[in-house]
Amino acid sequence: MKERLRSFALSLGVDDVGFASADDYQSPLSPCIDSLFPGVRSIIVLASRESSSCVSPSPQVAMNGRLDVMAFIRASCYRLVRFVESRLGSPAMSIGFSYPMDLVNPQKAGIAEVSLRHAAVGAGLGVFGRHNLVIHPRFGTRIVFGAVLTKLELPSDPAVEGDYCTGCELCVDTCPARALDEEGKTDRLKCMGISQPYGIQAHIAFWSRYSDASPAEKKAMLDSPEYRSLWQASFIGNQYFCFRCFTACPAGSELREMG
Ligand code: B12
Repeated sequence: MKERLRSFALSLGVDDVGFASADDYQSPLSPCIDSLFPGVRSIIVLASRESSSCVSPSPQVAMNGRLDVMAFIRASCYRLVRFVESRLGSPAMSIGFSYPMDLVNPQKAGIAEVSLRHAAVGAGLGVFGRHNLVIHPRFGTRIVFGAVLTKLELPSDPAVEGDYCTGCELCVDTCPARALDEEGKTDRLKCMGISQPYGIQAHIAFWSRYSDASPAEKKAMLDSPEYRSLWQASFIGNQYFCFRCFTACPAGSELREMG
């Protein structure tokens, strides 16, 4: 069964696929997956390399590369769900790349329904590095994940052994927000200020200032580069303006071969 699923998933063009039984998915903060899908038994994790777009000095090109891989992972997860449901006759659910996220409950800020990094580790796709991202043994850090929850009994793939983090601390030193200074923790607000400068915090700040502004100031605010960027980020869905910890990491044999 696993091999049939693996070969279908790889035929979609993803770079790697791993399986974690529900018991081997351990995320300290995310909810128990049974509360999302009663009777869930396994997680199939898809891994896909982000293209070289993410190292472009143009934020537009870098974000477009992210949109590409997000759309690809999303479509791949949906195709896998369809395969599990129609060919294997078992219910399945896909997990979002980043969003939608619970933005209502303040205790859940920045915590996904399913932590894809912990799922990837449980599925034998990599290990955490100093940057708190998962390093794939071959593809390194520059890899993103998607996942499908199933009721199929699928034993976990073997865990990745060894430490693929080289300990170089390039991720820590290159972070313009100093969000990785404390080992084992990403300072979410510091990171978001740089990586998503037109996210919800920026919206709140903009509209708070707007509500206190005079009519002439309001007109100027709506004609500003800040508002244009906020508008674009909202209609695109999300915008990432920093990929430094993601791209500075030298780990991963195939990444090194690509130069
Ligand atoms: C919310 C979120 C963010 C938030 C908050 C990050 C955070 N603290 O978790 C912000 C906006 C800051 C963010 C930033 C980034 N993100 Co983000 N993010 C997510 C999201 C949607 C949810 C993460 C979550 O639930 N966190 C809460 C829980 C998991 O955190 P936690 O249990 O406290 O674990 C933290 C620490 O305890 C530590 N940790 C936990 N266990 C262990 C074990 C060891 C040994 C170590 C060393 C550390 C460690 O790592 C966590 C980081 O703080 C996921 C997608 C998803 N559904 O999982 C993507 C995701 C984690 N992000 C991703 C990426 C790529 C990024 C960025 C590079 C931005 C970008 N340009 O793409 C940066 C990297 C920041 C960094 N170095 O940590 C990828 C990671 C891929 C990978 N190779 O690991 C994911 C998986 C998206 C995806 N679909 O692939 N992200």
